[in-house]
Amino acid sequence: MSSDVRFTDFKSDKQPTWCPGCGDFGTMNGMMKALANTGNDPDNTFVVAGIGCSGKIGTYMHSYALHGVHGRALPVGTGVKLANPDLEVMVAGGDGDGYSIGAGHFVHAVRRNVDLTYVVMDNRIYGLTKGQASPTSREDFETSTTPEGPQQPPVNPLALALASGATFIAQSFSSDALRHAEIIEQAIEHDGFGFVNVFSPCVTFNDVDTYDYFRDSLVDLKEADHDPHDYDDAKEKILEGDKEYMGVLWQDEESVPYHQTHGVTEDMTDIPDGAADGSMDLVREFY
Ligand SMILES: Cc1ncc(C[n+]2csc(CCOP(=O)(O)OP(=O)(O)O)c2C)c(N)n1
Ligand code: SF4
Ligand SMILES: [Mg+2]
Repeated sequence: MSSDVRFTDFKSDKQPTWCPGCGDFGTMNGMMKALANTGNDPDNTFVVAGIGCSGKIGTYMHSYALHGVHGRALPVGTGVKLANPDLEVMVAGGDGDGYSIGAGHFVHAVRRNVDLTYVVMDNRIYGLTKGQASPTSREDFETSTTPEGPQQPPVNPLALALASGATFIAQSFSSDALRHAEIIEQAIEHDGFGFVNVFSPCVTFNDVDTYDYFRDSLVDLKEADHDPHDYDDAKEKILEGDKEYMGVLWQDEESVPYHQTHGVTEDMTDIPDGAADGSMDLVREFY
């Protein structure tokens, strides 16, 4: 690791194909800033991405990377971290990837408390497949697959994490650049599974969960003087469900990451130093 790494060092030479204004730009920039601010560099960083617009992030970041199968980014990230605990592992994907097809993996990754950062770009829609309802879509949100809305209450991902025994639960907004980078930084520094649900608006297919909506409704826990180590308060805020909070809701100070209690006993890595430059080529060869 070197101390003079800048966040732009985490940018790859690939031009993002996200729609202009997509929230994923801000989510990714914050991740790159947080990685640089926490003393990481591309050679010790591994991004595992899901499938979706959000899943393209591994291509746009300069680091080791693997574009996984839909809903399966977390088990891959778990394997990467346990094979080489020295790597900074970032797992990133969408609300569909993480809370629908990948919901089972989410619960088990949370309870294992593997020391990685999980960033969910929650736009409350399936973006890549052109606008179907997702598990976090509002009950009355009309889409091509739900002309009268899903008519089911949305999944509360923070509550799901809490019930699964999470040691770090945060929520962020891709458009609040400073706070977003700060929150991701806290997740990276957490000793265990750092979960951040990021409101990352889809400007093409979601006309209700917009930048304006989040700007008007978000309550910043930093300004509200919330103590993230107060479990009961975190639980109350998470379960009340009628406010959109931004910040760290819950952090267990006693958290011990999985690899420290059940870690690998022999070196399983075979990654040459400085290979990050060609990592996507390696991945492509693999497929
Ligand atoms: C096993 C499997 N099922 C379905 C799909 C089709 N598919 C691709 S992306 C996606 C949903 C993406 O939504 P989300 O995870 O919210 O990501 P976003 O595009 O909104 O960032 C689906 C259903 C797939 N690629 N693989
Ligand atoms: S469809 Fe939505 S989520 Fe996908 S790139 Fe465009 S704005 Fe972003
Ligand atoms: Mg989505």
